[in-house]
Amino acid sequence: MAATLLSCLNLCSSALPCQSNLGSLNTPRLPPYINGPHPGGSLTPWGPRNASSCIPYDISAIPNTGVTRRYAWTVTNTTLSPDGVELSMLVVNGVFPGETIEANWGEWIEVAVTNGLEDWDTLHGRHTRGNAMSYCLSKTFTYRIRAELCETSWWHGHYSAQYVNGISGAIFIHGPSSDKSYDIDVEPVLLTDWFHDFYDNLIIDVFYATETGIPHFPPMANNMLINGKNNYPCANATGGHTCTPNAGLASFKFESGKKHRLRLINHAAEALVFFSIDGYEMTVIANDFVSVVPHQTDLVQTGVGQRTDVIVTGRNNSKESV
Ligand SMILES: *[C@@H]1O[C@H](CO)[C@@H](O)[C@H](O)[C@H]1NC(C)=O
Ligand SMILES: *[C@@H]1O[C@H](CO)[C@@H](O)[C@H](O)[C@H]1NC(C)=O
Ligand SMILES: *[C@@H]1O[C@H](CO)[C@@H](O)[C@H](O)[C@H]1NC(C)=O
Ligand SMILES: *[C@@H]1O[C@H](CO)[C@@H](O)[C@H](O)[C@H]1NC(C)=O
Ligand SMILES: [Cu+2]
Repeated sequence: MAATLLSCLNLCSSALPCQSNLGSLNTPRLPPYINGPHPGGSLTPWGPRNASSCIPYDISAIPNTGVTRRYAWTVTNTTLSPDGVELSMLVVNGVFPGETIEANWGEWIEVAVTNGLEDWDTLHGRHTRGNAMSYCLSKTFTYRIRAELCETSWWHGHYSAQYVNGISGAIFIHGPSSDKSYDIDVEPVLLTDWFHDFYDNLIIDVFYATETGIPHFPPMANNMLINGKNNYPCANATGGHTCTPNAGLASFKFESGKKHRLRLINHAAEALVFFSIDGYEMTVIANDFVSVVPHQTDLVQTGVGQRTDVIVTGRNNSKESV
């Protein structure tokens, strides 16, 4: 893991920015669990435990695999153009969205963070219980958290609104919690609003009405991104930003007749995000860390921070599936 990150860092420059591997046709599929020792030689890292032991806050139910998954991250101030509009962004290891954290239920996760920013930075694993939040007051800090709940989540920078400029990514905790009746675990589907502005300007805008008493609408997003990608009409670009048209859309490989799990994650600044796939029904199987009774819909709404896991069946249509 660390070796991959280092070679990635070495390749990054403003001329050749490191690309996130999310949202492209060769993004690796997610495995049902990551390799490692399985307690008592059982088939999965969680042994005989089932969904009902994954949801409740019962520490004695959590498997102890003795494994720690380690990540080495450097936060820097880098120029990237996710939708073609060049911005000063705050990112981990040069990429946006940041690296996906993956672990099996019960394992430990250690993230050694080096702060390459002028402002102090803190990270926050979203609500994997209280232990996830720590404060980073030095140049380097190692976060150590336990994967106590199962399935889909995300991490983000926690200093002011810095995550809005790029410090965020997905978290997957492989566990027994949800419906496993799907064939392919596609990849995270990170959904966000996107602002062509630095976070501190946005914060000033948000608090303008409170501080001046003058009614003021909060800033409107310039775009929406899926896995850090979208196009933008360059004629609309303001603020003197360099804009390159047709930056490209996120794409996902579907197989005909197969059931695909999509893990939708709203990592927006302020947007309630509506997600649909033209002409497809989705079966919702989980919300946040909790499995739900499966139900069909053609439109999923997620609030900021929320995750919804859906299953989508690939059509037998060569234009839409392979
Ligand atoms: C899940 O595990 C618990 C505790 O071992 C057991 O009581 C329960 O019957 C199991 N539920 C299912 C659906 O297998
Ligand atoms: C990032 O770089 C920009 C441009 O140099 C600068 O204005 C900003 O203060 C920097 N921000 C941080 C958090 O380092
Ligand atoms: C671009 O500007 C046109 C004309 O003002 C407007 O209709 C359109 O919604 C804008 N598009 C975006 C993505 O901002
Ligand atoms: C897809 O359709 C073709 C032609 O009708 C058929 O031969 C093939 O078996 C179908 N594949 C699946 C996975 O349904
Ligand atoms: Cu948070």
